[in-house]
Amino acid sequence: MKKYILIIGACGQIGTELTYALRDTYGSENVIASDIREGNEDLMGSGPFEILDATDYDALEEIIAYYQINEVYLMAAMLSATAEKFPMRAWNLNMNSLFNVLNLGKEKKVEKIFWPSSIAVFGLNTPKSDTPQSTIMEPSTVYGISKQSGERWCEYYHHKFGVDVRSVRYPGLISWKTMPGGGTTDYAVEIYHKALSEKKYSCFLKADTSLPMMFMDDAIRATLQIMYADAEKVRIRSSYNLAAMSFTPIEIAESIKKHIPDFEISFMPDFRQAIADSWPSSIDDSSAQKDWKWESEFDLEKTTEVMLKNLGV
Ligand code: AKB
Repeated sequence: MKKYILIIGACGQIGTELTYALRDTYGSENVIASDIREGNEDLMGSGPFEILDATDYDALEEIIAYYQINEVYLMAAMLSATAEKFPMRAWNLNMNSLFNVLNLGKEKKVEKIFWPSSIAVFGLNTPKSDTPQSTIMEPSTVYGISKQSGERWCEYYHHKFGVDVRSVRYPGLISWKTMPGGGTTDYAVEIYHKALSEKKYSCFLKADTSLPMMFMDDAIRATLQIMYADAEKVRIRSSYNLAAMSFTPIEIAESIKKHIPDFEISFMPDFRQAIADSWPSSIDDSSAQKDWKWESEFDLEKTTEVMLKNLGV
């Protein structure tokens, strides 16, 4: 059967690259990008694009029927830092969009769903280093609470209604094609832009704050790998831990200095420090390795090289 794919939130940091990757594999006409706003010309010009509010069930259902969609990637969400400023808006967007796609799955209007979770599901009482797949989860942010609730609902819809929903807990994501927006890990992208444009960066986290991170190519590969794994291999239907590297702001600055020796970093921690402090410093992703053969390819040095090469003029 032919595959028609819908990406919701296609103009965001992950959505953009996922759209390109899926269009490369399945053909531009079969991959429908959608977002609440227009994106860059490249993305909009590379295949079908629809303006879509993911919280509007009727609009979503109409697009699914019109394009005969069988696979949905729900990438629209309000991230950790912005969600602290707009708690109810974040909750409504993050939860209602998920219920909409899960209900379409329950009604057999779509066959397969990808929904991203995050390291934000963990909290202050979670073991901080090598955080296990199953452990204490007491998220202290609005975003984390929405992701943890979302995980429980994904598992419920899978067991109760047979919905084929798959998920990974993304760490902070580093990419050069599209800027992230509203996250706590965004510093790890901003720093490369500022290193090239101003040779200095004022970081909103403390020097020694270690967080799990991943280069976008790894994140896209993991997403496609879990989506195309045999259903019985995807044992965990809440969300899988996923890891590549962990580093602190001072460590990423050191890695940039190898290419830009006069780069300087300074520190002005703000409200995002408390969010970062509640998250793990490293993640145990052995379940993903075992179940669907996940393996990362990018470490910090390789990430820095690729980021500077692609962002440099
Ligand atoms: C954020 O910082 O909010 C996100 C995430 C870790 O999910 N990048």
